[in-house]
Amino acid sequence: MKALFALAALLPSLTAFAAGPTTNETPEHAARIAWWREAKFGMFIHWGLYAVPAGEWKGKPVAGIGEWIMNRAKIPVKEYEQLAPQFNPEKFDAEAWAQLAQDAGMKYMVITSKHHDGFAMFHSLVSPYNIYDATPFKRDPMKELSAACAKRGIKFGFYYSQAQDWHEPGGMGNEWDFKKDDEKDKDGDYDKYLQGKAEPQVKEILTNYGPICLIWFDTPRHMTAERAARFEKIVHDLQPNCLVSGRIGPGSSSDYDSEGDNHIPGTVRAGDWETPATLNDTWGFKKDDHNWKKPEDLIFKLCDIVSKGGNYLLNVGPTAEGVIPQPSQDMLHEVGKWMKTNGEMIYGASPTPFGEELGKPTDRKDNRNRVIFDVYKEWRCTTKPGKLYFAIFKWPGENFTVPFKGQVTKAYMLADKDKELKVTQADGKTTVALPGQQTDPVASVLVLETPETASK
Ligand code: JFZ
Repeated sequence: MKALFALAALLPSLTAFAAGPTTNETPEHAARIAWWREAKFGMFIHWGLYAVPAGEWKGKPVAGIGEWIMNRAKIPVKEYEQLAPQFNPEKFDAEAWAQLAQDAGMKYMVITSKHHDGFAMFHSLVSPYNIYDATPFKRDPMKELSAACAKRGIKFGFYYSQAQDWHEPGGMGNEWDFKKDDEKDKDGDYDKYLQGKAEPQVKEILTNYGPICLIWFDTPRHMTAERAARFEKIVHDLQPNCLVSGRIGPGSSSDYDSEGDNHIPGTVRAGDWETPATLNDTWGFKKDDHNWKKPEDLIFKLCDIVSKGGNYLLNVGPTAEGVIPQPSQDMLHEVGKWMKTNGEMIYGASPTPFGEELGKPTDRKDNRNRVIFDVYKEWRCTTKPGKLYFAIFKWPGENFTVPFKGQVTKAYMLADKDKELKVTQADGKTTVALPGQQTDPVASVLVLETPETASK
């Protein structure tokens, strides 16, 4: 800690951007989150009963994200429960899922242990409304996944919907079967649900599945500081190293912030944050959603996010058979291919010391009143001590010029480390003579080595 501050004082221009001390930085926090700052790229998985209707109810498509179908179609609990006996994901293969995450270069996995529909995807003794007791599957896929991840050194974490539970009279969100949320809170039903189901289930997921790297709480409706603190205490009492996501509730000291879904800030953002994102337009599987992103888009977003100081938590929505959709698999393999050569600029990297390459604010705002940026897509930069990495998305031809005026000791492409490139500097800028052609069809990565004390 002390050393870091001393270093920061000496090298303001580079370390100001490092993923270093944040406002809530305590020694415990710094130790807990070190792996996450290194990891940068994780797999999110939304999997539950909603994969059975897959976006369609009684023959009609239901608009919106797949895991919200119960809410969007106002399906009564008694009807939605009928999905459980139909859920038999016999093609589920924990090894294959963990292998896909590894092939993509992802370092952690976060899966829905219980989403807003209230159905537990693990063997829970707290409620029989779970995959082990209520479906013909009779397996605990979370046990299998935690083992498959451990085998590969992939960290394993759980999403848990602490506030919304549409299956329970006291849970938030279901006002078509039960009372209004305000009344549930006033009448004590909510705390009864929290203490009778959510809190004990969070204890279960922290007890029965080995080391849990993080709990991703969500949509903290009617969560007070006091209620959030109860969850936080459970997590840290049972697993002191487990991170707590930003959506636990007000007033709590979560370990990092989540941006709004699929949202990437326009500029470098200080502190620990992530962008949770989809591959199409849903989290939970929808059979009619074919609006897949392109692999090159994913690689750009990964570089964009890391160059702004964040993590990328990228979602897959497996089918009711237990299969990750083929287009998702194909895209992740493409990203993995790029990561194999270029992952060095991602893992453990700090944000860009520049910023002008990121884009500029427009005078327009989005529906959440955030300024919309005109995003430039020529290149992105990340840093490590003594190194500047440039992912070049628009190959400029012979020369690549960046606004760097510090000393450069060596320049090369990550795809061809032995071939030194010629560097010239003038007018506060550095120009590198690029190889004859790009080293990657999406983003070729250039490295500039600098003395560790260089500043821009
Ligand atoms: C929530 C869930 O309701 C959704 O089903 C999914 O699990 C997603 C990852 O999280 O949806 C949100 C929550 C917060 C924001 C956006 C969507 N937000 O803060 O912008």
